[in-house]
Amino acid sequence: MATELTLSIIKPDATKRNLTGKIISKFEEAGLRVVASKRIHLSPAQAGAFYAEHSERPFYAELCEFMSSEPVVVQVLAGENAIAKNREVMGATDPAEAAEGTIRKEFALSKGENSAHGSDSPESAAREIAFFFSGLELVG
Ligand code: RTP
Ligand code: MG
Repeated sequence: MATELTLSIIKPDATKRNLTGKIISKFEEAGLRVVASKRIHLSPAQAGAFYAEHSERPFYAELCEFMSSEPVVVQVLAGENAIAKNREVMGATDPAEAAEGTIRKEFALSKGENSAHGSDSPESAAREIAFFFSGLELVG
């Protein structure tokens, strides 16, 4: 299978608790490679635009507020089956349901403050990577 790209965000609850390195280690241990990375502080409007697909959901306002509360680390991860692999390493959205050894099981505080984001399909990955990075910033 060809190398796939996916967009990862280390969320505010994790950057705040200085867990960036531990989370990146989980990706690298799973065979994913960081090919682009930056630390940014999203505005509520930018967080809202990124999560626009959830704009009708009851948790949307809370999600936008949370995602703009502290800096985040946005990264492009590359590897075989990177989209599915990243989501496997993250674990279920709700840490109470996440498997042992996953990022959300080990680090997430709640279903909302759950430490990491990962693209959920090739279409989302393409859109989300373009949201944060130009092609020149992807360095394999
Ligand atoms: P993500 O998009 O961040 O990778 O997470 P996901 O696919 O596992 O979950 P999704 O359904 O796309 O939800 C996006 C994010 O919204 C927050 N959320 N809060 N309080 C709640 O019931 C609730 N449900 C979702 C989480 O931060 C979730 O990751
Ligand atoms: Mg999602």
